[in-house]
Amino acid sequence: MSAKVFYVTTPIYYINASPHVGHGYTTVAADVLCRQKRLSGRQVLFATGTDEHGQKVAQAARDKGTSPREFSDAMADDWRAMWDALHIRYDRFIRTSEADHESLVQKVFERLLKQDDIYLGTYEGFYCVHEETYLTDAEVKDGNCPECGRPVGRMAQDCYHFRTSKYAEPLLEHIEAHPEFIQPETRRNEVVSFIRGGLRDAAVSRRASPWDIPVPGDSAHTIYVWLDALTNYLTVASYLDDDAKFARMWPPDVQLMGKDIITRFHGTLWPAVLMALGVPLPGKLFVHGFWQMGEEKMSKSRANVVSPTELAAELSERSGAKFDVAIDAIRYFLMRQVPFGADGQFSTSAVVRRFNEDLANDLGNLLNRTLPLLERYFDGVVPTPPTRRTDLDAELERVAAAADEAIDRIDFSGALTQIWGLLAAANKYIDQQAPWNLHKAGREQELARVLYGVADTIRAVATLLEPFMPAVAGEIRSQLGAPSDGPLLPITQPEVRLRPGTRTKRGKPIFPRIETTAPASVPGATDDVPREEPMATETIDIEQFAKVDLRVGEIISAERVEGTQNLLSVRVDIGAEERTMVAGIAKQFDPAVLPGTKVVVVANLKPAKIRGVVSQGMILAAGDDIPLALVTLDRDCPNGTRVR
Ligand code: ME8
Repeated sequence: MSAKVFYVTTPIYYINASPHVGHGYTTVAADVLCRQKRLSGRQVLFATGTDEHGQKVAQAARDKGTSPREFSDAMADDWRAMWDALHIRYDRFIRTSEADHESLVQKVFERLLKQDDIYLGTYEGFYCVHEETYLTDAEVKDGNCPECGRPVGRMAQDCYHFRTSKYAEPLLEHIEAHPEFIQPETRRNEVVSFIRGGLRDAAVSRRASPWDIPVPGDSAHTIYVWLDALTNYLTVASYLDDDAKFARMWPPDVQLMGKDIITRFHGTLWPAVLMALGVPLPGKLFVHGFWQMGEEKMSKSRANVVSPTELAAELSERSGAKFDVAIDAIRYFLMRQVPFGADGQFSTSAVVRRFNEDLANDLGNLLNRTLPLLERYFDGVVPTPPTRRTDLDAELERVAAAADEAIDRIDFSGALTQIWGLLAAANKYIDQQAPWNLHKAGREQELARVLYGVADTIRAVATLLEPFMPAVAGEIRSQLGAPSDGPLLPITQPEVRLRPGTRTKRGKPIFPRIETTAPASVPGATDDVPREEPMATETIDIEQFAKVDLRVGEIISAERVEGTQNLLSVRVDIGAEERTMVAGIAKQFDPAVLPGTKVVVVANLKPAKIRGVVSQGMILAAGDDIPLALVTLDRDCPNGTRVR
């Protein structure tokens, strides 16, 4: 029997509106995971799609003066077009209005009814059409839905119920025995307390509405849209249709979703239905946070959404980068900016910052300085190194393994942090080896060794970035003259390495910088220069120490503060955000080598304006008057991690 297919799902999205950055987030994450798995040789089944039944869609169609069928055909095309533009390589785009799915939903319903896991009862309570959710009296706040704030209608009607309550104990046992089942831990805890709070049987039908799937044998009812929607994951795996296929695909290895749909749906109703059907539960439900605009979640109903393609068009226009490169820059931003699981602030200026600092500076510069060096010293041809191993190989192998392992853990920002460490190491290597001096000294063999090492590292960086930025990886390979087909891994194997004699094809910079205006000063900040305090002789208690918010940060860029000798203005990524911190370390530390360094910072220091720059925190360094060393970490951990 052939190996289990690596099966990954996203939620299937409601089609009453067009996709925005929030939907893009989950889908890009799934795409990154699947591309990584495919690269490493796994067969993958990546499913995404559209949730087309329910009152919400019927209503949206009515508002447009069209039929639900026509409306959903047009919208499904819209969603597919967005995924194509975002470089999403799914294997199945499932629509709940497809015949194979509708028929499976009925079969599942029938089976559950037959075995008495579904029964006909009455439902008295509220229903929120927007959230397609049944609500109890206690959950409704002043007549409004607790989730979306819209008024909800009260109803009392005959209704089929699924015996969720019967599965409360087995579910708790499963969650306890498989701590990896629901991640991150905060979400697992939420699900556990939701179950412990008492699982009610779930209403799984509605009074017949013509666009929904009929309850088999009872024309007065249609099947509740959430039972219908969750079943999509089974349809994709050919459940009750092709046993051999199902055996190879089931269960999903990773199901990704936002935190809005875990407790009631994916964390309880879904596994309870699977238990009732007697099929294995998914390996991992990984729940991510929300992209927010200011205080609010980005969502259509709050009219604050950003379209990924519109933003890419803007970035492309402002920078002159290709549209596909701008799309990849957005993919990069989404995967890098916040640890997967946490909420994030979305803003165009934050995307532009990442574009300029990470992509134009760190990544772009490495390519833009290496190719001219190859042209100057080797006529644009990759030289033959004296030995196979390069000085950067050990770091490359370490980073490739660490990035792979991070993606496996669904830690996308961690993987990118690793890759950016490699970029910093390669940039630093060029500075240290100073190829121009080797050339001057006539040390051609060494020059060939150094430039081959750097060029081949760029080839490897393209491979490492392939899952995140497939178009950019292609651009890099094309400028290097590296083949774009054939195997890309293992990362330092001779057959994947850049071949000596390859002619490079330097083109326009992939990431031309975007011009920005300087940010305004933080109001209320003072112009004080920080003073050195004598060492404290008094002891402090633990509560006093706990007031100091120490965090792991990563230096993103550093530059000298104009008109000063020893001050650097340092951009530090502290997980939830990026800060500027002014540090008196310019005499000891070259700003060019700092990016990528992990540091410890005081995150809750009052902002102070220092020589015109607002400093929002302090980077810890050892040394009294003279900073001798930065406080760094002995192993990597995510930006923003607390230090105690
Ligand atoms: O709930 N930040 O569909 P939906 C991050 N059809 N992610 C976001 C987001 C934001 N601001 N906004 C949306 C449904 N998402 C059901 C699912 S599955 C069997 C049925 C993402 O269109 C996130 O993945 O409301 C969230 O869980 C999903 O879109 C909700 O999509």
